[in-house]
Amino acid sequence: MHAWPASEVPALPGKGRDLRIHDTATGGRITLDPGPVARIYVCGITPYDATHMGHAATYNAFDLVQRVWLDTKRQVHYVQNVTDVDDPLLERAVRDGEDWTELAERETALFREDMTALRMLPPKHYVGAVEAIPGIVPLVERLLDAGAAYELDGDVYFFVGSDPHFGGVSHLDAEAMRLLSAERGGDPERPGKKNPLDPMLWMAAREGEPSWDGGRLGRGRPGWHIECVAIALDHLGMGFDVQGGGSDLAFPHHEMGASHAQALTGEYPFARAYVHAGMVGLDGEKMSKSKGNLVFVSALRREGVDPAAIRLALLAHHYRSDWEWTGQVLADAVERLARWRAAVSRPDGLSADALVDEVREALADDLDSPAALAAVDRWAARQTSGGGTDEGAPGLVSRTVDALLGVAL
Ligand code: 5CA
Ligand code: ZN
Repeated sequence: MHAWPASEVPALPGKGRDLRIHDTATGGRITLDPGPVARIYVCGITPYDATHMGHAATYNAFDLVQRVWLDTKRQVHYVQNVTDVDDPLLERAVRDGEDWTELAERETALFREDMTALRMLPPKHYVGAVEAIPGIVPLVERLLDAGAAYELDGDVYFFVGSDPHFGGVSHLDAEAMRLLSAERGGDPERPGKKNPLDPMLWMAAREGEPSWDGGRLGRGRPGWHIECVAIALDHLGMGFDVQGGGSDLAFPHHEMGASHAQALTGEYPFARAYVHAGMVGLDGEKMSKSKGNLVFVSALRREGVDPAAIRLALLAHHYRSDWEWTGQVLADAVERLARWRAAVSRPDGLSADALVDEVREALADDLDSPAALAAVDRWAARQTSGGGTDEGAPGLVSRTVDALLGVAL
C-alpha cells in the first residue's frame, strides 16, 4: 500500500554522531554501526482507534532514529506494516457492524494524515498483512518442512523449542511469558500444543471470518508474528539494524518474530537491536484501545492544535520512559513552540553552532529528546534577552529543529 508524503529534511553543516541506543536484547546501550544504508523495521498499527498519543509517541521515537541516521549522511531503508487483518480488528468491526476492510482502510488513511501532519518520515515500504499473505504461506510451509512448526486441528503453530535463541529478546521467565502470552493474543491454555507458548502461524478459516487460499495449509489467515517476519525478510533481510515498537511488543511479538526468522534461515540475529518505547498513559492507565482511554492526534488537530506543538509534547519525554498525557503537557508544548518561534523570528542572533552540536549529541545519546529541547530552550532564552549579530543563526536553529526533531518553526 502507499505510505504518506515525506517532509523535507534540511541538511545541516558538519556531520552527525553515531547513535548509541538501548537494546532490549542485551539490556544495555549499544553503538549502532549501520552500513551506508541503515535498515529499520517498525511495527505498524492495527488499524482501528488510530492515531492515539501512545502510537504517536512510539512512531516519534523511531522517526528520531531515522533523523539521526540521515544526519550521518546515511540513507535509511525503513519498513512498516499495517496489521490489516487480525482478531482485534475483526472483533471491532463486528462490534460496530462495519465491514472490516472499510474500517481498516479508513483508519489507515487517518493514520497517514496524522503522520504527515506530525512530520514523521514515511517508510519506503508500507505493507499490509493482507497483501503479504502470498509471501507468508511459503514461510509457514518451510517451517513445517523444517520441523519447526506443527499442525493442530487445521491450525499451524510454531514450536518455540526450535530456536536455540528463544527468550533472547525479552529474557523473561516461563511464568511471565505465559501471562503475557495470554494477555497479548496467544493461547497458552489450548490443549495439544508442544509448548504452551507456541504462537499460531496460520489459522484455519473460521466461520464468518475472512480467509485466503493457503495452498497445502488450507484456507485461513496468517498469525501476527509471521506477518512482520515475512515483510521484514522480504524488504530488509536478516541482520537489519533496528526492530522497533512499543515496550508491549517485546514479548511475545518481537521474541516470536526473532525466533521465526532464526528458525527459518538458520542465521542469527534477526535484528541487531530491539528498541522499545515506553507506554503513554492517561489517568493512571496505559492508553489502549481495550480500555478506551484515548487521546487522538486527529481530535487535537480538529480543535486547532498546531501539530508542531503535539510533536513537542511527545519530544518533551524520553522515549523509554512511561509517561502520562495531560492537558498541562500540551499547554507546556504550545508555550514552548511560541517561545521558539519568537526567538527565530529575529533577523539575527546568537551563534547556533554550539547548539547544533548539543542537539546532535543529545539525540545520539539514546535519543535524549528532553536534553535536546533543553538546549534549544537555552538558546531561545539568550536570544530573547538580546545580543548576538549572527545573521545565519535563526535560520540554522530552524533547520536544526526541523532536521533533527521534525518540528517546523
Ligand atoms: N499491529 C501491531 C504491531 S505489528 C500493533 O501492535 N498495533 S497497535 O496499533 O496496537 O500498536 C502500534 C504501535 O503503537 C506499537 O508499537 C505499540 O507498541 C504502540 N503503542 C500502543 N499503545 C501505546 C501506548 N499507550 N504508548 C506507547 N506506544 C503504544
Ligand atoms: Zn509487528
